[in-house]
Amino acid sequence: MQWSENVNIKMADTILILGACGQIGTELTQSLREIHGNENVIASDIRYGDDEFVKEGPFEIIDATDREKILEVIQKYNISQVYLMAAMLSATAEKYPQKAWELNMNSLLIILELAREKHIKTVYWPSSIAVFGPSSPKVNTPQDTIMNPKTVYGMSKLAGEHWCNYYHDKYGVDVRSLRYPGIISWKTKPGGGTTDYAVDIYFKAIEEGKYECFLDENTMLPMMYMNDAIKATIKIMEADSKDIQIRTSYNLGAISFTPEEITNEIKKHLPDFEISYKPDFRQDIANSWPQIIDDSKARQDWNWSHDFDLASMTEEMLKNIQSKIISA
Ligand code: AKB
Repeated sequence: MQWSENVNIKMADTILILGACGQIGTELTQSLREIHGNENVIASDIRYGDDEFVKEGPFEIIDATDREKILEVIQKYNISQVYLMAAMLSATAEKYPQKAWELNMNSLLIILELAREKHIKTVYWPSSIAVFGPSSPKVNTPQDTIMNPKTVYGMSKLAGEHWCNYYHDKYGVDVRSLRYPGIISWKTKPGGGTTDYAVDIYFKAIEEGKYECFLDENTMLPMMYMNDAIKATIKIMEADSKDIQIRTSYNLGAISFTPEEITNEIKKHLPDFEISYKPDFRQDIANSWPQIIDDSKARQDWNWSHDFDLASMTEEMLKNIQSKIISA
């Protein structure tokens, strides 16, 4: 090939997703493959997930705390972007605090170091509303406020945010992050979170017509439909670096509701649906979190907006779960 032919070739991003078989990782992988092409998005997880998904493009078994293996894969595929989606969520992390800290922190520090050493250009790392604590304002929780998280998961996310900011300020690492609320999806179920009830409730409504909720009826939490979460993630990664003013992590909001409100919405479609409440240890976690997030910085800096409210999300969830069950 002549040099002149070469100059017009724009180098495509080659992407590695760690934790690709998880709730967000699965759908993120699919969306990124649609944008960048299957062969340019390398899915990885500690074990194989769904067979179809694995066959759609390159897949590698990677433990997100294994620096050597990650570097080997980065070099094998000439990776430029890493999405680090592997993490232990709030409820499981309370059962295994040391393990949670090790996984959540070590995996991040490995990726930040690899970026500092210029093996990667851009890093995406998810934070969470769990960075806030009982002394944070509950309504319209600001971007910058008292944090004091009470959970190991929240502590790891808050510490991680500061590591991201440090690597950006000190070494110029291009790392971007969002504080996800509870994410609602039907393709892959979440595991080990406090907001998971808002996914389980839809499945149980269709499969059994009833649900026993582990939070009480008035517990309001910030939530988001998966399509919006994927949209936000891709949008922040595609934004101009100069527009990313916050290098800890952006507050990200969409909707907030209580178990009672989601039940009433489900009942509009399934009038016989029954709910009962049996709060467990996750109630304390939920009580320490915000109810409504102020995400105006994300809306200003890189034009974030959400599409789904409780009614449209409920319609989508019930429709998709029903067809998933029929085609299974
Ligand atoms: C959890 O419940 O732990 C997560 C989160 C809010 O980060 N869904």
